[in-house]
Amino acid sequence: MLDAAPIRTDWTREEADALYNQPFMDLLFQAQSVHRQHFDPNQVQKSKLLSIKTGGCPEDCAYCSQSARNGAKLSAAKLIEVERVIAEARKAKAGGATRYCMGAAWRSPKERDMDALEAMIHGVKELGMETCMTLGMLEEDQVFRLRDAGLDYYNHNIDTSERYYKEIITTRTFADRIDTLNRVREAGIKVCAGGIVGMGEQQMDRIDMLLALATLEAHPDSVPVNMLIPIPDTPLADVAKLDPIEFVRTIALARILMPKSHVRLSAGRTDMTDELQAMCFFAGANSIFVGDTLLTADNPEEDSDQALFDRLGIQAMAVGCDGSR
Ligand code: SAM
Ligand code: DTB
Ligand code: SF4
Repeated sequence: MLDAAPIRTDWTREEADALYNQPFMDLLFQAQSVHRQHFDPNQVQKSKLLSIKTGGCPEDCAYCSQSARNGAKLSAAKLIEVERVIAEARKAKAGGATRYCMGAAWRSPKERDMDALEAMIHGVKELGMETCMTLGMLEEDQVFRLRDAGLDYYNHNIDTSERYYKEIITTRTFADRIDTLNRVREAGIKVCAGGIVGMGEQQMDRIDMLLALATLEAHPDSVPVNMLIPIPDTPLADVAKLDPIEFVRTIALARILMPKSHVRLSAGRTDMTDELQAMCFFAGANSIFVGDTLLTADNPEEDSDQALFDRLGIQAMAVGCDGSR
């Protein structure tokens, strides 16, 4: 095997642009070569999501079904019971998921929720699963409490480029997002940070989004790349669909810029063919969300994912194995 290139956090826009825009076959070959230096190319990690607090969110993210401000019709629910979270996590583990991701439609958690969040972390970890939460912005003391409860990962997406961010969200800034990510990393929680494509952004926004992640002080451990799921009644309900080849280029660039990160083929798989998903795995994606629901939107059935894995000879990563070489 070739020696692995050093992990870099000093990528330039020119380099990223040249990588993204090289001939497609060269791009895929390079991405797959980088992938093989760090991972078993036939292993894909499975994460399962649960919405622990759905709807009624005060933020105005234009893509989201859960914003109370953008016209989507989802009603607000309360934080769900700890016992229910643990029961759902047990089912997810039986289905082969190794990481359990709990998401809340909050701008940030409230003090009154912290005890329940800690109990969820304890309960899911006792099952032998990795824990992940995505709860919005965090202050330092909240980061410490989640870390001390044993939280393994925190998901906080930058969603798009700094330039396009203002078109998508006005209730917080790109810099706010980076601040939380830095707090999480500095506290020693593993970072999961990615974004969404297909929101009407330009190619340079996709490149700059990945560049922003790849030039953080350390690369995120997981990089979810979501294809927009258009939600009726939201401002992005009728946005033009992204060319799937552009999507694969985005995955490949993520793999090349962040060689050791788990690149997750995240939201939007219900609208992707098996062939497109296979191409994404070839381009270096090595993680998916499993189960027929994401947070509020549909995801492929477990059976169809298993059938795809079987056709491709892909194995699910085992608990405690990160698939790295
Ligand atoms: N409220 C928290 C936050 O925004 O960080 C956590 C939950 S939020 C739903 C998690 C992520 O899901 C968002 O940052 C976004 O990247 C992704 N997401 C939400 N709605 C989506 C959609 N319709 N299509 C694709 N990705 C979506
Ligand atoms: C991520 O990047 N994608 C997940 C997870 N992190 C929290 C969420 C996808 C949400 C898709 C829309 C929905 O289910 O409402
Ligand atoms: Fe709220 Fe998160 Fe949806 Fe934005 S993405 S509206 S912060 S739940």
